[in-house]
Amino acid sequence: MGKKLLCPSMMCADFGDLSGEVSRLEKAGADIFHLDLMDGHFVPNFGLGLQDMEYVCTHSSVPCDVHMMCVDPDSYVEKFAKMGIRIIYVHAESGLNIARTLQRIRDAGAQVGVAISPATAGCTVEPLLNLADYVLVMTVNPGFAGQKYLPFVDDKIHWLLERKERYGYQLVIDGACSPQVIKDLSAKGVDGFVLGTSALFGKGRPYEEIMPELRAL
Ligand code: S6P
Ligand code: MG
Repeated sequence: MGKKLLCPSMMCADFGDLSGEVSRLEKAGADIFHLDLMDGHFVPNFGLGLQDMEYVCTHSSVPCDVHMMCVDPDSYVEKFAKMGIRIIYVHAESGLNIARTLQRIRDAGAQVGVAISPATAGCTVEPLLNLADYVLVMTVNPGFAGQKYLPFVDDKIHWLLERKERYGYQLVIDGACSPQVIKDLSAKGVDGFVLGTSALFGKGRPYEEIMPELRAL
């Protein structure tokens, strides 16, 4: 089993000190900065702005992913690839022709990510697994940080773990990733975790202390 990917969700960072947050998280050993894009339609909220994303991408050597929660993901693919974002996630439930969008990500030179909402079954997205480098399983309904883990998603996580080798993707969990969730699921073979308020932010302790603890779980 490789090193687990720890991916701070920058939506949870202190925007009054974005530059300090980026450098503290980098020093603490972040593997990927997770950038949430929301359009107020696909989910009833707004995440990071494009300028914030560009700032994070260009002020650190940590690679970034973008998690697009929007009705029309096609309009952003090239923009994000140009920004230098390494992994572009689109929701299997979004867009008009998702397989074409995934190909477009590959053509733009980024790695292909498929995000799956809690209510979508694994078998519904199985044809897309051929095209994916990363699969992002939402364990909360997309749109907000600080929600409760939805235990019914566990069946889908197991289903996706069983197919990981065959299709060759890495499995990442997003939503309410607490230390206990990270411990249990990394033991089962989950590759990465998006870190928000459940494990990393707002704990009143330095990231440099917390991140090694999470890595050791
Ligand atoms: C939610 C978003 C996530 C959150 C993250 C927050 O729609 O996609 O990336 O930022 O899940 O983590 P937590 O631990 O507060 O649930
Ligand atoms: Mg996310």
